[in-house]
Amino acid sequence: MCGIFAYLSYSSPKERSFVIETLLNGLSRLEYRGYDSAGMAIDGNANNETRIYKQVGKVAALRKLVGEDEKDMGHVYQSQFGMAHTRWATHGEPSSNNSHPHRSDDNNTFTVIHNGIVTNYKEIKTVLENKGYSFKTDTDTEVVVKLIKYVYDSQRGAKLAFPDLVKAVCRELEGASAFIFKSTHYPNEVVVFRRGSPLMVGIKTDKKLTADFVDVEYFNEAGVTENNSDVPIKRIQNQLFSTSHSDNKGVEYIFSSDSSAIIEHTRKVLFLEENDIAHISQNGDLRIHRLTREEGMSSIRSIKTLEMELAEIMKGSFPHFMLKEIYEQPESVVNTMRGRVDFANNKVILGGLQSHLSSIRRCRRIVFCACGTSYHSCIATRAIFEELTEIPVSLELASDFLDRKSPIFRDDVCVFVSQSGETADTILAMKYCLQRGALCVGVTNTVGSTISRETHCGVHINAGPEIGVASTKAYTSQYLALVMMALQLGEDRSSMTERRQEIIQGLKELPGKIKEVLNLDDSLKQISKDGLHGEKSLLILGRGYNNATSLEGALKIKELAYIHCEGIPAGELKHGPLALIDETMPIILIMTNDIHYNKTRSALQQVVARKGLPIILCNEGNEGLPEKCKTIVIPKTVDCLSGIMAIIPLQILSYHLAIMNGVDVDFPRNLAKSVTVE
Ligand code: UD2
Ligand code: GLU
Ligand code: MG
Repeated sequence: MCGIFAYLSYSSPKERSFVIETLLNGLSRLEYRGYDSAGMAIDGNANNETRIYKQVGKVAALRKLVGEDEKDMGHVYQSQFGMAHTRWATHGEPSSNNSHPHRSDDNNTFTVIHNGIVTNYKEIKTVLENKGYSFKTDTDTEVVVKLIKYVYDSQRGAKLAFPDLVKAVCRELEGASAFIFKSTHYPNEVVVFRRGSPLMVGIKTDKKLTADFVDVEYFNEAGVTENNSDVPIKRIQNQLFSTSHSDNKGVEYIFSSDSSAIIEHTRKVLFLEENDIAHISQNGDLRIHRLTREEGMSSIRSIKTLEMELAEIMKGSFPHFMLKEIYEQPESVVNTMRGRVDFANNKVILGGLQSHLSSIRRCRRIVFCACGTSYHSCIATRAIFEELTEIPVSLELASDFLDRKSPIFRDDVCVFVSQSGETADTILAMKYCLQRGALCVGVTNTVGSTISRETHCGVHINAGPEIGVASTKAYTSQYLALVMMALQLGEDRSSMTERRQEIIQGLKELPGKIKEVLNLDDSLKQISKDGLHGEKSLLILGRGYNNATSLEGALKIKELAYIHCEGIPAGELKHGPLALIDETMPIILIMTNDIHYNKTRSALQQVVARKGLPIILCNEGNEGLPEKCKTIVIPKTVDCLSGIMAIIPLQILSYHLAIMNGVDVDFPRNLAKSVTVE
């Protein structure tokens, strides 16, 4: 995942600084999509020159580089094009050399930015190497820009139109990608292509639009675009603007991976379909071509007016951020694991911990310190940490830890977990531990946050921005990141090899299984309606790996549905809470099929004996459950990962209960997304 942004002003005079600012601003909107490095290409001063700037790190680093190096900031250009990219490396380490834009040669004859992966790049590379091409980067993208030069150079006398050239190249590529192409052979023209990665075009103009759609131009049997051939085959409506000479107003085009970066410029947007090629021709027209001709495909692309506000765009088709984020979990867990788990060799490598592994392994104990949901992710993973590392782990609520002024020593490792990385209590606890010389490790979702910066090392969970106040995808990703950390720390223990393999293989199946859980949405809505809505109080019981799930589920229901809800470790039932149970007390019992199953069963018996009728969250094939009990059946996974699966139905339940109670789920009363007060 990365961000693509490009801007063309056609006959619309703009200062160079304006274009650069537009590009940088567009990139920062897209930065959430990937941020290991960034780059841009802009038109130069001299005829047909292209300038390229690239920098490792976030967009701010690129901004600094361009600010220092670009000499023509005040210069006004009649027409101007620039394209920009924030990269999330798939092929080749993040380095300025591997950053985009990539170029065909030292003259920047062709330049390209790319989002996605070219899966057959090795084959193409071999062919090109045999033709004498050499490669300067480790990316798959460079293959594409060299290939286009090769195709261009090998035309005998003919000169393909730019979109036809791109077509010839893209036909050879496999994998999901989006591209923007520019060439000094085709001044003022831009060609973009999408297949599998998003790309859209914003149109900004004071000109009169003659249509609110653009016709798709198909190519004929010979593979040549119909109205580019010698004989005009049919006249199609490809002129978006009236061409009357009195109308000499300019037009600006914005290309972007998503509309969040377009909306501040224009609300007129054309969404490209799979295999569409968009072309801005020399006279500033937008034309749409196809890589393939498919039956039943619309022959026009309409220009939509986005009525949405930025927040709504980012919400996509979901009514609330929280629901969107719940549904993002199959994807967000992949992003947490991305580039870090080697499923073939059963290995986990967290780049951020690599150089601190031996000091962490030498420590006397690990102290987890967090608040709220993040604290629950620590509870959830404590057992697997202790099992895989054999290091004792203690848990601290940051506020209580500070109140106690608990002793901390140089040979302690303290792990601070916070979605925002700005949680005040957790930051204070971190400062306290830093002062006492402990090794401080952060686990956060926010690159550049205080905890990320001030800890000695750590892990970014890469769940993507979480906007709903009630944490959902950040919880599952924190949980996952902590399991991965335990796997990496424990990798020196050969007696645990099989256990680690089992868990890593379990990680692989996680996204698919989470999708299965999301399919329960309708039945969960029904359960909320029939079984839980209108209740004043609710108990959630869980044990072992799902003790934390009961606490986190209860927190979700409290904060969203404003229903009193308590998560109770099932083993504690007989020590008091049992007194609450009768036929009127609503209960959810988490009873996944792991080594604690029989013990949880006895909790069930204790409840049923008091006429309680719990809703049972269980795996398939659990026999002998009381027939009258409603069940929520989730797929079975490795024991220590079951809490990732089991929390999702509770997130969904709390969402539906909140809606039924009329709560604004994204902004529950009295709460803030990042708690920056003590
Ligand atoms: C890094 C890049 C990622 C990608 C990848 C390719 C960043 C932020 N991450 O991911 O974009 O290029 O390499 O291999 O550029 N850290 C803390 N405290 C925290 C969290 C992190 O000190 O709470 C440190 C961590 O020790 C490391 C750096 O921040 O030095 C980046 O951490 P990461 O988890 O993003 O690292 P990695 O290798 O997965
Ligand atoms: N595969 C390309 C690269 O590794 C693009 C990755 C991206 O989408 O950022 O450079
Ligand atoms: Mg740091």
